[in-house]
Amino acid sequence: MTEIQDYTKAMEILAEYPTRDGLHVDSLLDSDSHGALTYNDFLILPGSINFPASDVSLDTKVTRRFTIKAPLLSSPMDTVTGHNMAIHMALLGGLGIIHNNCPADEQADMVRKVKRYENGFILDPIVLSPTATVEDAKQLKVKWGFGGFPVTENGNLHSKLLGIVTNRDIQFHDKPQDSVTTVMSTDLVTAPAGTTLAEANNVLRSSKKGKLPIVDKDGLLISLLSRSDLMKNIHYPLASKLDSKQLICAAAISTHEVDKIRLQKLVDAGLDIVVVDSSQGNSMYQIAMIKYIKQQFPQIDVIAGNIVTREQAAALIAAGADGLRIGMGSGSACITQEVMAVGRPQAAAVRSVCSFAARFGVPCIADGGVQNLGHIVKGLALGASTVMMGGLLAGTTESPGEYFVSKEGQLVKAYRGMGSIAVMEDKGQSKEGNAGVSRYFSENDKVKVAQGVAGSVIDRGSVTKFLPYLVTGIQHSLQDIGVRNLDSLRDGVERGIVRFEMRSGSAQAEGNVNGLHTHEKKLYA
Ligand code: CPR
Repeated sequence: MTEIQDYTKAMEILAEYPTRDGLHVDSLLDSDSHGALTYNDFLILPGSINFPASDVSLDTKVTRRFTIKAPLLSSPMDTVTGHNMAIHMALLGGLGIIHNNCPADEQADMVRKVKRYENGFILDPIVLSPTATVEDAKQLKVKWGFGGFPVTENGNLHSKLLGIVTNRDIQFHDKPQDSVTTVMSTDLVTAPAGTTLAEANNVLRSSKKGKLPIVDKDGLLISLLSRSDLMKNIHYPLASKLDSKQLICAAAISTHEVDKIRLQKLVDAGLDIVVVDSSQGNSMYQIAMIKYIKQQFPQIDVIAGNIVTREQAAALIAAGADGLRIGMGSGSACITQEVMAVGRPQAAAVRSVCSFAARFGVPCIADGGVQNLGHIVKGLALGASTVMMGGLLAGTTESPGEYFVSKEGQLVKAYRGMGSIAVMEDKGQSKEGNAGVSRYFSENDKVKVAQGVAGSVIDRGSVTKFLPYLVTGIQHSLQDIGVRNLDSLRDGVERGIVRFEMRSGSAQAEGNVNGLHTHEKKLYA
């Protein structure tokens, strides 16, 4: 039989039994009959596979005007998204929202780094000062796993380049307290500012050196190229770029008057998308801020939030929001629902807001509560255009902060909720006028009421491995569901072709590893 005959026959058989397996999304999320659900409470039923997973496109809108190729965002939290995460999220097809728990100038600097990023150039290399010792260089090599550190007059970038300390210079040097200047190589091959990646590649090839410093006309160090990076032939086909070839850059602000000054600095640095960051987005402060931004900076798209109901959505859409961020109390470091008694289970919130916002063409972000790949697919199936993660990305190499060893002997990184006492107190200490985060309406109170905790998360390696895993995993999941792209997924859900089913506690247990004496949960290779 041909494929068409097979299909027709199957349809004839089904026609005799018109009840369909599974539920329409609206029946699934009918909270009147079974309360509000979240991601773990349901599954998506499989459809039919007639295309390879690699054919699945994940192109999606992040705001009205910006489209990206992977529906993945990193959260504006100070333990998740600085410039390095923002650069790598964009290179890999997603988007990182730069946090604002820092002085405005620092945040603007991060925006500048993203906008000026050129694939392959290291913009914040480890730099030594002439007072550093051979022992210091050896320790840095152990810490970072690479060697070849430039030495400049004052130990910083944008200072006169004096030499480079390579592995060979320090390897057998037996006087650890000697200054690095006694061993560093000074016969340097450098390239001038403005050198393209291809030109730099040629210089590195013919010089046979491991590092190529880029210097300006006064000999000040601007950036660095590493042979090992070039050898990796870094190529990012999914990169979130504009026609100008610059990476798309997004950053968060709060809703205070001083944030207008901050925003001006971010826009001057090249910002494309601003996220107005608040735990309860439907406030007169946020509405006024959205209107101000739309009027003052029409070229910038505004993501508003956070919200969990259509009534909140209506207010922000009316104010001019170009995107909505959904989630209240679902974050992994969050205790909002416990202490405020306010919030909404994430699946219910995502479906309710997305189905409403779709009528106005406003894309939505499902923010928080993503513990695994399946949760991402569920967020997308419920109508979100993108999914935002905090805890899942905080343990990667690209997040701010350094790894440390936990009491249990595991390699971890700090992760803290933006309404935790730790963050609110940090903010209190920052210079006046610079205070960044003001997300919870409690930061300036005498008594600070925490809505989150500070803790740590396990090392996850680099996002350059983790994001491709997520992307490929989502493609396979959509293949199982039987849809080739995110539009078809949403359409299939709306029309009741993609079906859902609730699962009991024991069904959830069955769906996870069970009955094994031991096992290792390795997620990708
Ligand atoms: P996870 O990905 O870690 O589950 O959630 C990240 C999201 O949690 C953030 O994008 C933000 O919306 C939310 N969030 C961050 N800090 C929070 C505190 Cl202290 N309380 C409530 N929600 C928080």
